[in-house]
Amino acid sequence: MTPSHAQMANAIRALAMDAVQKAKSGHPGMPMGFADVATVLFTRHLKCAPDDPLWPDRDRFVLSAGHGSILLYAVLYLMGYEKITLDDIKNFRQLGSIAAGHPEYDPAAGIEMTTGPLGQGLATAVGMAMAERLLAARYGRALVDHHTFVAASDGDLMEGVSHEAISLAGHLKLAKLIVLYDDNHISIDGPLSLSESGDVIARFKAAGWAAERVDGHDADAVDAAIARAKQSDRPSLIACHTTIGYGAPTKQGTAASHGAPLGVEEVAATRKALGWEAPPFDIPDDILNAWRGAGRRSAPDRDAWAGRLAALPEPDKKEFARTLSGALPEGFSPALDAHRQHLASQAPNWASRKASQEALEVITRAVTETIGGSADLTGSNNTKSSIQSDVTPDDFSGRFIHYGIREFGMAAAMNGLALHGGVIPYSGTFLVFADYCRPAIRLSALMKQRVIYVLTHDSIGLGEDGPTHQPVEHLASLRAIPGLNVFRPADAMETAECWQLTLETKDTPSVLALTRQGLPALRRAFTPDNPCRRGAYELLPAEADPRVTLLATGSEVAIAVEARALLQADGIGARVVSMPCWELFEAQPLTYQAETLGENQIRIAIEAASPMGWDRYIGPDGAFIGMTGFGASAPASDLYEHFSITAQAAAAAARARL
Ligand SMILES: Cc1ncc(C[n+]2csc(CCOP(=O)(O)OP(=O)(O)O)c2C)c(N)n1
Repeated sequence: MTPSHAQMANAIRALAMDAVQKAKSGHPGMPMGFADVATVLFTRHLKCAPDDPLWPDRDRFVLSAGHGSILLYAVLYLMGYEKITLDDIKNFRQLGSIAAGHPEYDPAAGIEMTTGPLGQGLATAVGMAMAERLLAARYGRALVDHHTFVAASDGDLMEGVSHEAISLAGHLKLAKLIVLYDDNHISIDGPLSLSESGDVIARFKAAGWAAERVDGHDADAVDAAIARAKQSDRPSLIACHTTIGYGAPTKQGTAASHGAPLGVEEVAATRKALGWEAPPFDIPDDILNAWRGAGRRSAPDRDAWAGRLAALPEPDKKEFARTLSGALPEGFSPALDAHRQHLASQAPNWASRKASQEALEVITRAVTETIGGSADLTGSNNTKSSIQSDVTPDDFSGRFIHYGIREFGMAAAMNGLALHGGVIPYSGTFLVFADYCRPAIRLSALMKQRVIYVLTHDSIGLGEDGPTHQPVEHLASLRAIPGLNVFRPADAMETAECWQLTLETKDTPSVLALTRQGLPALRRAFTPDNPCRRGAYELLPAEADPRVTLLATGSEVAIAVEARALLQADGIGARVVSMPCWELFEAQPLTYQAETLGENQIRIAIEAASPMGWDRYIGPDGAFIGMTGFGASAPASDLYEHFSITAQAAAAAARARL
């Protein structure tokens, strides 16, 4: 006999409560409550191929409520994703198990992104749905035609980033984005009424979504609602009214089932209540077979898609495969070299934001999968090249996105674009607002995604806007994020070189910290290699026996060059080392690092920012010239004088230590 929907859903419930019980930690409530919705989605709607998990035209599923991770592992195991085994589920939350505490990005296992920080799964899914439309506009609906489904909890919708995400998705009419909201009225502290009384349906409708409420335990009602959502011309919210911990006799419907094992007695009682007789981690054959059958449901779709791909002309096929693989086109390096040659001949005194714009004129032509944007600072961030047209709600053939004043939503959407694949996202705001993007930057790094943050107005050098807009601690705090490359180029040449590195490092997100103010051209000769690749390099040697090394980044490299001249005038040999990227420098052999930093020399570091982190380079005998507090409102040149970030101060600090 074919197993019933309830038996299929109970397989999820059983795995969830047993895994949490065995791990002695985890969240059984959400998975047990949401099991009916997940069963309907995976067995009747989600287009996916467990035997071909990276199939580009698969539907994306994001478990935004990442604390319910065991729901995802259970479903993926049941569907037949080979990377998730029963042993992994038995080892839930243990070292080495793919079934980690919260889902960790592993698309080959069916895990489309890392979730856990509430709100971000939803906001990232918006980017995935954007990528789908961007690629459909390029390659056509025969190759790109899939949905993005999100399972979101109360916490996801309470987080501020959900506001940015749903308004952006509503504005862009992302009709293939469908959010299944686990409307269970419970969060950790207890009933949601403790802290929430808004009207979720009205809120989504106001943002341009289709929104309706269904009984989340009525499989046919959920099924029909998903079918309706697929026909919608707007993104859809389906609020699925559920009972948290469904089936647990004394704990269901209460916060007690949210985030702790049910306990041995309650688990036994739940088995009884659900009519589930199988022992822990044992899924009866007929039920497992039915799930595996559901896992094979989309195979004909996948085969038909592969046929359409195979029928394409060879060059189109190659381009589709290349962009999805993330490889850069062959023309990229030569185009960038030509640009660097041009810069060497012109030696422009551009602000690095302007140099970035000029680099983008080359990059956006050579790398047509780049998708630019800005959080309403397009003219200040200089992120739009002359060939990019705007993406609009009805036309995704453009390559520039006006994200609006939604920095966190933008950063999360960029993660979604990168995770989806086929596009390379970059976008801008002011460096000081990296704080607004930070949780998403952290996830870019954790998931090793090539997301490029163009963060301009990178110091007191922005001048009159004053301390609210002048970043001080931001470089240090970004450098503290593991797996993030923070670039601060010194002139137009370095800016082009740093851009090259952001694109070439496929598995690393990057920050480009760029100036508002003009910068003198310091590198006037073309070198075939890209010296920024090593993170730091000797820009100018000492003319006499080197006694001082001046270390600097970005706009302060020019100050170091001037300080060197002052010291040389006194007969003191001084070198200048430009350090555009600490992370790349620290990946160099120790001998190169020691040589570059200069042994037995006084080291003076100059950066118009917090000293934090510089100690390891300057050592106990060195000095730091930079900021110790917030900036001020004044013209940039007055501020550099006021805060003593000058060549004279640097030279004096060196002399005092010799
Ligand atoms: C940004 C963020 N803040 C806090 C948490 C910790 N946390 C995990 S689940 C949760 C709330 C649970 O309520 P709900 O979202 O309704 O999930 P449910 O109780 O239905 O499982 C919180 C606060 C988190 N994961 N992310």
